[in-house]
Amino acid sequence: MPASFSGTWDMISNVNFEGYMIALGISSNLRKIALKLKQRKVIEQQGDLFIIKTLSTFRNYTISFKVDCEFQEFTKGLDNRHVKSLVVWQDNKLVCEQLGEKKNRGWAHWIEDDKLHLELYCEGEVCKQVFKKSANE
Ligand code: VLZ
Repeated sequence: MPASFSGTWDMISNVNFEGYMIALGISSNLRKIALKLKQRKVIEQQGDLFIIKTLSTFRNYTISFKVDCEFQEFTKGLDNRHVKSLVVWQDNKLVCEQLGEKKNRGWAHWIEDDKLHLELYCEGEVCKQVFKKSANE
């Protein structure tokens, strides 16, 4: 069984978020703001039920889903697209496919060395983010 993802996680690195945002068609003004943000993930996991909150001083974004159950996602405040999302376990990775206008779009989360890892994919761009457990818990 994979380690629990639950908790508050603070961003410690963010590689090629710019490339990911460009692939999504995010405007340069918005990208400039978004690049400076220290994102925080607040994850509530109960078995295969997840709530993942991405928090920042500028914008928050929340999804909730059950593994293996397709859901409609509206990426409000990000690129504002409607996608059909499906999250599955691939070994100890939580892998999401986001079907829609953008090809090869999705993400993968896993825990490694007590850190939360995230790769975000869109049309050949890969953004790699790492989060550490917040000191406040
Ligand atoms: O995360 O898909 O953890 O949804 C960036 C917010 C949120 C900052 C990125 C403002 C969400 C950006 C990435 C303004 C353009 C994502 C999933 C995996 C859960």
